[in-house]
Amino acid sequence: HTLIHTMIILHDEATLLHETVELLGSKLRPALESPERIKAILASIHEAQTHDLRTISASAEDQNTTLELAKESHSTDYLKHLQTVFSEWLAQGLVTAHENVLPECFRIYSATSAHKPPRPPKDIYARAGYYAFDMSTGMMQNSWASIIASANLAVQATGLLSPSSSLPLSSTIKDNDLRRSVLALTRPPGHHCTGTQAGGYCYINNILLPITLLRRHHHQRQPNHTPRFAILDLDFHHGNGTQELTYYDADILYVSIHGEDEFPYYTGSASETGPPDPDHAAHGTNLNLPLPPGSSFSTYLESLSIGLDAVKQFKPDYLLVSLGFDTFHLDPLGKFDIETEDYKTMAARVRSTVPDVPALILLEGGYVIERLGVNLLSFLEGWEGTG
Ligand code: OKP
Ligand code: ZN
Repeated sequence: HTLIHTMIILHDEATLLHETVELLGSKLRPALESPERIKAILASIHEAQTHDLRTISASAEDQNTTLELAKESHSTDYLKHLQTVFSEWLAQGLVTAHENVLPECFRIYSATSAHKPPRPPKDIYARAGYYAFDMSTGMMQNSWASIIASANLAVQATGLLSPSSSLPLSSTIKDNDLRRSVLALTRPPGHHCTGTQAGGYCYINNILLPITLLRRHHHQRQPNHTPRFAILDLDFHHGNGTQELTYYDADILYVSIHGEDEFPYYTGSASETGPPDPDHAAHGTNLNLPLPPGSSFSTYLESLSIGLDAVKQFKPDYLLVSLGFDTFHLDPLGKFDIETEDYKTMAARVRSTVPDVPALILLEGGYVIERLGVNLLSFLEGWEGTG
């Protein structure tokens, strides 16, 4: 095959800066979501030499565009918090330059409180807990730089999908680079954070940005056509944030295959199908396919086939894939029995269901550093129908 058929893979070195600790069991340890994940993937891509890897760097203008798009999904005060909390703690001596901001008291929804919904606390310590839901999502000195770079990768990847100057293509990407599929090495990931809370290593819900951007683009270009989006979440964990941010939206289908009763514990049930009112246009646009721990790949494929039927029926204009490799059998945070070769089969099934739909693939989880690269290459091989 020629290079033009291979997928563009987008990377930004700034995604490697964020490096945190998390509470695992009873101990604070280096977070499993580490820069080494991306470094390992890059090493495998370089070695394979079959992919078109582009390293970009978000300019100040790119960052502004990305931040503005993120405001469609996240509150302004939440985004401000992410940008300022570390320096505020540092200035007040609550954290040293090499430590992390971590939450101490989470948001309380109390029937007896005067504030419904709860408002951001005045206490700066407490604010970390207002804007987060777990202790895996700390902030260090360079976290924001990685967060905005990661989100910008999703934006720039979108620019490669559609031939239009109305999309904010970074100067490092040229117009003749347009592709049907683009993979962005997003880190930190995005599918767990909500409009106002970070969690599960996620700060900005990266996959919502292409949707916002493409909607604005269509609105300018084809005001009579409302674009439809299918999100397929293949990470081991339920994307509670993505579900929440798309639940009432009739033009977005969210499909997730994930471990039943696993993190984030309170969402992901098959009964969450969208707004319960059958007359609501978004009724039925959420499809959760939980699977028990230990599920084999053949069981997984049965769920995938149900999910892909729904995607096909939805007739999306765009496909967005939240790709996690924590479904791998050795993953410390996953419990499925999936092997390296299986990712090839998985990707081929997905792509052959909607072969002509422009697709963006964004990286979510996957924590077996030394197998991430081969697993990703296996997935891409299946996606591109090569080998
Ligand atoms: C993020 B992604 C289990 C603790 C789980 C957070 C897991 C975040 C997964 N004892 N901690 O979806 O891969
Ligand atoms: Zn995950």
